[in-house]
Amino acid sequence: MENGPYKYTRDGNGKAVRVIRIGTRKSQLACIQTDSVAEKLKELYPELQLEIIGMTTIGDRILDTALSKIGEKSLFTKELENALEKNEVDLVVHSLKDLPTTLPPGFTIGAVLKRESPSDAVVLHPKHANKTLEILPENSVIGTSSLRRAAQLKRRYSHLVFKDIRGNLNTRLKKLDEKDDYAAIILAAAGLKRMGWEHRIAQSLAPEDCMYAVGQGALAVEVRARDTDILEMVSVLHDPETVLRCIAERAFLKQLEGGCSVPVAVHTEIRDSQLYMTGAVFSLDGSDTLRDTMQTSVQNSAQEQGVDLIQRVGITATSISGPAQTRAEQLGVDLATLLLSKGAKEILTVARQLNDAR
Ligand code: DPM
Repeated sequence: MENGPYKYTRDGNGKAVRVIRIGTRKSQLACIQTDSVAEKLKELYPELQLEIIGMTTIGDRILDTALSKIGEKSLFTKELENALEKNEVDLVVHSLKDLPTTLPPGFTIGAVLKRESPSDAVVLHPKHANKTLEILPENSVIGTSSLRRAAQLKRRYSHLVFKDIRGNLNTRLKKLDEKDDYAAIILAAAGLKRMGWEHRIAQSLAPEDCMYAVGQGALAVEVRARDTDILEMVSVLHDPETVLRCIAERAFLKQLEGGCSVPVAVHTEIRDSQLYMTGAVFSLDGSDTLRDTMQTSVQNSAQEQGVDLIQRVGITATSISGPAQTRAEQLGVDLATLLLSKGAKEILTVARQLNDAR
């Protein structure tokens, strides 16, 4: 039992127990996210020996370039995956929206946790307290390096100017508050809540203002695909509704061949066992938009139950109805196919070229 690549310790009776090592980026948000998953595991498996190991990724080191300009797909994940590969850690916690729709071979997302608010939020410079985007003065500068956010908001609020802003959440808040460069910045509400900065949310953006990114607001646990013990252990963390929504969203993005550097946005909802999905693509200034809505049943009938080991858009969810997952995935593919038939590819290609030339 003590053989093999894993780390062991001895319990009170001298019995060998496996230590579960969790890898994380060292930013405050990443640590908070990792701690929350570790806590849940500890609640579910009180006897578990957990160890958290912090790492620095390329995305953390390159702080002066917009994410969409770096071009590396696995900015925040590569070093962590290397550590997984070498059995230095057993699981890694990520924001799902930072994970590519196709993972490198050998890895899988073993858990997608219950999604928090997926929406984007406006954080105002203190001097603009109580304003909204709509009533900010002409030419106010809004900080975001998300092409998705900028495209949607430029169209809707043509009196505003959009500029890149990078760095982790702490850095961005500092850049906003301590200088006069930005009137407001746009951030994911989920990240702000996890950091305990909910009070800084001046405005939560509705879908008409700004649809969210694929996977936004959900945490994911990445593991070695062959490590069935760990896979089984983390699978209890899955939130079925979040999983089905995120499979549809990721399938949509994958079919569009989009990454984190294209203006693609979604909105999903499950009501009465129907999964509704709106997906959209935008030109960089938002003037060209394609948007459509489709739905599918994610009813989980008894005869459909059974263990399902297939990976869908990187996610392994053995405890959730396989046919429901397949329909969710198909919904994303179908919606993307519909938008592609209306010219989505051309819009995204131009957006990519213009962004590369910036
Ligand atoms: C990705 C994007 C951003 C992050 C692009 C997008 C925002 C980049 C920016 C793919 N990853 O959303 O259109 O604003 O310059 C990121 C955040 C979180 C995960 C921070 C944020 C926390 C929320 C979550 C960065 N990744 O979006 O404010 O768990 O979804």
